Parts: sequence; C-alpha cells; structure tokens
Amino acid sequence: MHKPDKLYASPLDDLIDFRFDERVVNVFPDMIQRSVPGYGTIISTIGILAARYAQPNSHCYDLGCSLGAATLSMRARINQPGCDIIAVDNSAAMIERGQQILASDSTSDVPVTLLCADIQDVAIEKASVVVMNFTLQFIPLEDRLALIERIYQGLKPGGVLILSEKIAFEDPQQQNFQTAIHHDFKRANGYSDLEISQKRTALENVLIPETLSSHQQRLHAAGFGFSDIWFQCFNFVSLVAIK
Ligand code: GEK
Repeated sequence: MHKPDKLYASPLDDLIDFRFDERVVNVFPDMIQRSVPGYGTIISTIGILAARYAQPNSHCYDLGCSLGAATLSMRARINQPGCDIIAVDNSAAMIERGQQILASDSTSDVPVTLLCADIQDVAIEKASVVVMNFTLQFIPLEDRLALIERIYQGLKPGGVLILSEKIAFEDPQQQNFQTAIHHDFKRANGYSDLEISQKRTALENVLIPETLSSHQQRLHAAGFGFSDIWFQCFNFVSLVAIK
C-alpha cells in the first residue's frame, strides 16, 4: 500500500509549497522514516510515556496525527478505564488512509476517534495526554502560544504534553553543523542532493522551526511548571511538559 518516496527525485520546474495531499499520503511512512532521525524511537516512546500519564476517564489527543502512528503506539499501551484517543488532522487524505490503518489494528480495544479538522478549532478537554509529534512547526508562529495555552487549560493536573519539533539554532555555526549532519542522515537513507534541496525549498514557507529556548519559554508562559527534553538527534527534539 505504501510506496518509496520519490516525490522530489526529478527536477521540478514549478516547486509549489509542500502539502499533505494524496501523493504525500502514499509515501508518508517511508518519507518520515527516512527524513526524521529517531522517528521510530520517538513513536514507540510516545506509547511508553502515554502509558505512564494516561488517567482513567480522560482523553488522549494526537494533534496532527497523519496516518496515526503515535495513536497506534498509545493505543497498544494505555490501560485505563474510560480512557480514549482523539486523533486530529486537517488533511482529508491522511484521515481517510488513517481510518483504513486503524480498522486493521487489533492490538487493543481502546476507542479511537479520528477527526478531519484544524487542531486550532478542536476543543481540548479532560486530557491526560496530548501529543504534537512534529505538528506545531506547521502552525503560524503568531498562533502557537494560544494553542499551547489551550492545551494547558484542557489538561488535567498531572497530564502531559509531548511536543516533538525540528528546531533552529541562534548560533550560525551550530545551525550549519546541525543542518549538514541532518542532510548526511538523509543522504545515508538514499535521498539525492536534488531531492534534499527541492524538498527544502518546498518546505521553506510551510515548516517554520524555532529555537529550543523559544519552545521552552512558550511552555513556561502557557503555565507548564516543568518541561524536559527526553530526545534529541541533530535538529530534531522531543519535549515533555507536565501540568
Ligand atoms: C506522526 N504526528 O506520524 N490542523 C491539523 N493538522 C495539521 C495542521 C492543522 N492546523 N497543520 C498541519 N497538520 C505524525 C507526523 S506530520 C509531520 C505529523 C511531518 C498536519 C498535517 O496534515 C500532517 O499530517 C501533520 O500535521 C504533520 O507522528 O510531516 O513533518
């Protein structure tokens, strides 16, 4: 069902901004695995973190769920009465394929609701776990604080936000080093220089990375008393923030 990612393998005259459409859905598992260092580790660890923080009679949210990899990881591990998962993505193509994948998942009977919606419009309530695995980076900069504040308000005491992001660095030398090593990672996974450069251009106006300290300050400003980095590989990090 899923094919290898060749979307940027040939020279494209008209490089349009990246969109999560049908063509991306067809190659998405291969694309994200070969582009995000540690993706498999992050997905399986989200399940472990969710098992620790899920509370009875609460919701676990997967915001920007794509094909539901984090949802399935949580579903296999959470074990609390009255706890369900709400997975949200605004790409209809992602949600449609995600439904098919979910229908063939028999690892557990934790209820999952898949919603095709903008995460900025979805109510967050009675939440014990909120996952944003490489999604905040696609939200307009000026809307990010309000979204994190809403998540904080919707979390129960003791609840967790798991936030994974591609990050930027203030120091140009560090930025250059981290970008170069990430491109080496992509080359090692079979992407050509042309694919790396065309994808970079397509994402330029769509994926806006921020520094680690910007993320930490925003979490603090939204009310989170504790946050920590539990994963970093090059310019990719994942944080936990506890209410
Ligand atoms: C994974 N979490 O496999 N509302 C809803 N969804 C959105 C919005 C929005 N405003 N903006 C972007 N998305 C996944 C990977 S991918 C990361 C997440 C990547 C969705 C978008 O449609 C896409 O499916 C997802 O966020 C980002 O663990 O491809 O780098």
